[in-house]
Amino acid sequence: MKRAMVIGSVGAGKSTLIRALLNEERPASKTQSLVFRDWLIDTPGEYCENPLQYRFLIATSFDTRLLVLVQDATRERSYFPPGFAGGFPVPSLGVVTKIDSPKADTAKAKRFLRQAMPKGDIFEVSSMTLEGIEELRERIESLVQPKGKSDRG
Ligand SMILES: Nc1nc2c(ncn2[C@@H]2O[C@H](COP(=O)(O)OP(=O)(O)O)[C@@H](O)[C@H]2O)c(=O)[nH]1
Ligand SMILES: [Mg+2]
Repeated sequence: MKRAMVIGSVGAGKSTLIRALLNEERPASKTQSLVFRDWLIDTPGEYCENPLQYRFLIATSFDTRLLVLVQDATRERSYFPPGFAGGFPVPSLGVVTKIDSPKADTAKAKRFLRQAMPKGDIFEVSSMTLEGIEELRERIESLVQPKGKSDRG
């Protein structure tokens, strides 16, 4: 499947980010289950916070092309264990959200992501001001749907 799966803790900004990437305006409501949205898969933050639920994320990732790890720039901690991305069968990309917030510590958020994913680029975005969103969308699309391969599914 040509999809990217978006993971991160409860409230990290996953659903709002997905709306921004899909050019939607309605505010995000609580994500209770896996939600397939076109080329993105939204996941409940609980799946990332409880190791007993990692298996749901890993199983779902086999049908995807890319793992997107979301870290909230306003958080004092990360829920991703060290090297977490290495447990998935697909490449990963990091996203720091809420960089518009006065409480944001983007450098710290990037360090958290780097611990979880030794490889892969890290993007800094705000789903409110839309800073960085266009660039991130282009990158995800290019990784999920490489040029020259136009088949859908
Ligand atoms: N300031 C700011 N707040 C954000 C941003 N993205 C999400 N939020 C807020 O963070 C909260 C959690 O967002 P949500 O997308 O539901 O998180 P999820 O649990 O990861 O899906 C909501 O109140 C959002 O309005 C952002 O880029 N900037
Ligand atoms: Mg959500």
